[in-house]
Amino acid sequence: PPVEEPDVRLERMLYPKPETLKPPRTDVLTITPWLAPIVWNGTFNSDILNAQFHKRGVRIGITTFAIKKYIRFLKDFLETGEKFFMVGHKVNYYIFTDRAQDIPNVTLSEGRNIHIINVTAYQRWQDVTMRRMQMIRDQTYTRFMNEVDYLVCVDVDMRFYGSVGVEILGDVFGTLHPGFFGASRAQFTYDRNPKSVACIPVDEGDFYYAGGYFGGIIEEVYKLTNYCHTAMMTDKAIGIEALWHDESYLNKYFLYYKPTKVLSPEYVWNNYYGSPRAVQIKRFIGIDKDYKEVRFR
Ligand code: 2GW
Ligand code: MN
Repeated sequence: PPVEEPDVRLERMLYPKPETLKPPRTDVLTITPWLAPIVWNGTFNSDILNAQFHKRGVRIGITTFAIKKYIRFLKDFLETGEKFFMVGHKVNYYIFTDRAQDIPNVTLSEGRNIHIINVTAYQRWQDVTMRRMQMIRDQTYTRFMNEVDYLVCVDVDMRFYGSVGVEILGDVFGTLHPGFFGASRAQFTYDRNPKSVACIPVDEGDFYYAGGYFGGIIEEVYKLTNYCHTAMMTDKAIGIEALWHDESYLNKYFLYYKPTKVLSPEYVWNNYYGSPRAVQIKRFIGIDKDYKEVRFR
């Protein structure tokens, strides 16, 4: 079969030289012991990255769930996404919802689309959040594989506040939870019940990853979501559920299947945690919820 001509057009680009002896950030860890970059403001040049990803014509999918009352978060999520998420790239928003008729009408830039995926609303809120793993997994080969190159899987009770670009993309990535990036292993809220598949012993663990922000190439997102869903079903069969639901299973996955890129808490901030110096930009921020109102537990 004929092979595609490789793209070897080289273009001149002007930017400051990387300084081997003057690292841009010395206040934070910028690489894991398994040599995955940890993405902090100041460590990357968006012009270089955009040129690379544009050359490949990369298509990016972002999944989010707006089930029951959480539909109310969607308008702000989409409007701020248009301002800050992968600007200039091809983007598909995949909205999993039980209320398709209530999806807000948001004008999108060229090359960007909304895809609605109708799903049923589970009764228990724990199931609403945990079943996301199964629902994402089930769309991998039927849709995502044909439509996008990368997936970014996030909570909906959030708004974009600063640029989130292709610097986050890699084979499989997780994000440092804003509450634990300075914490010790003992402080991590991993599941500690030895009966649970999600259990992590106190002498293990790298980071505490946020449940509301992971992604990667389609094949890797399949492996991650399939693992987490299967582990949840194994626990469910003996009547248990990990401490922080899907987040606990995700942390277990990343312990033994290391992410190839780790995002700093800039990418899932919550103002509850104030403004520590290490966090120079808050790119994606949790919305204050009236828990009693939104979560009728
Ligand atoms: C969830 C909890 C209680 C009541 C309702 C819901 C709920 C969640 C819902 O009614 N409808 C819905 O669409 N969701 C989706 O699940 C929505 O996309 C939401 O952002 C996501 C996670 O629920 P959320 O945002 O209320 O949980 P957080 O912000 O406390 O999330 C962290 O912990 C969770 C596990 O307990 C997940 O790991 C989540 O990814 C984490 O950010
Ligand atoms: Mn949330």
